[in-house]
Amino acid sequence: MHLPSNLPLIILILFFGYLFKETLSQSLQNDDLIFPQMYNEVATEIETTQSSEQIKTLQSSIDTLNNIILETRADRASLNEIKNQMVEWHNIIVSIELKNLEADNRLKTQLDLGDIWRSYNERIAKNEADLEKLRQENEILQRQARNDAIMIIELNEKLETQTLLSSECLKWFQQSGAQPSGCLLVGQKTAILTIQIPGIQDPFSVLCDADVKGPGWTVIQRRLDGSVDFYRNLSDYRMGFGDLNGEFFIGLDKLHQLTMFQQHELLVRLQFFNGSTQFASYDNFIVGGEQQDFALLSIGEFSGSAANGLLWNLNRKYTTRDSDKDQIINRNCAEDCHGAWWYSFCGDTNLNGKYYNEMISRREDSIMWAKSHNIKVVDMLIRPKLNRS
Ligand SMILES: [Ca+2]
Repeated sequence: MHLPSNLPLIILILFFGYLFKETLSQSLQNDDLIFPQMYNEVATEIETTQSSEQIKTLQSSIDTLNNIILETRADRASLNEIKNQMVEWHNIIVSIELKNLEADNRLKTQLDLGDIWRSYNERIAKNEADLEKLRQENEILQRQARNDAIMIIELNEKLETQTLLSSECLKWFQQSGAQPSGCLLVGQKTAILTIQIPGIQDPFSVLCDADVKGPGWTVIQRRLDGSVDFYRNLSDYRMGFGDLNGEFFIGLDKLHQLTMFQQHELLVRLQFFNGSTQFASYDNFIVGGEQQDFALLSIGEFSGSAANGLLWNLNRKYTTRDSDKDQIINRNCAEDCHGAWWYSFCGDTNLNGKYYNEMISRREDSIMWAKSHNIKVVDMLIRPKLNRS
């Protein structure tokens, strides 16, 4: 048997080919190769190749295959990396979507709250409009109530006036034969009126006032500006003096006749330089006649915002600069106080005192009411009392 001369070489090639095939197969299996067909073709070709050229070609193919494997591995790593990146992006997208969903929910909640807020605002606006309407209606009702109250007061005053005229006054006028007169007839007006009363021979003028506290008041004394001198003798105080359009005193004789005739109220209004006003009212004011030295016989019950300035004057005689009837020996309060009054002791009430046309420190000769001074305007008014006791 003739053996080829290159048999050992062929055997060696076949051995290494087989060995390489096994190695490659193992490697490809381990790496989970994705080209099995190519591998089989190469392996088959190795088994059948008989020449070194073929082996070289085969080796080249193997190298190519290795490169492809390596590239495939690299691609797979890249793919894994891309896959991981995509998973990460997916997670990010999911996270963003979740946040968007939360934002949408928050926006929806805010929109719902906005609707509720607008609803509340609309209700508040409606309530405010209703409240304003009620307030306006209330104002109208209050105005009507005030007008009604004023009308009732006016009607009461007219009724009071008419009642007085129809009972006490008219009865007296009928008995005395005089004509009905007096400030009660003037009603709502402030005016100068000529009246006639028993005990006074001639008619005389009086100032009727309806501004201080309703109608029907007769002003008996007024201090306004110091234009009239009140430091006078008894004769002047008996007759009265001054100007009915300014400062004056009605006179003690008239005051006696007016207050002895029927029960009278006395109203004193005090206006101070600081702008405040105080009132003092007495419900039974009676001045005695000449035989009683024009004593203050009665003041009745006191009321008002001012102090009871006549408290110490009750039952005191009238003292002037020339007729000392006060309670202090060797002193004439009219002189000390520069006035005339029902003085008991000096320095208490002195409405006929000296007029100071400015704020002053307390002075005994100034106009005072229960030691209160700085009085700018004084009004003393009387009016027949309705319910005679
Ligand atoms: Ca005296």
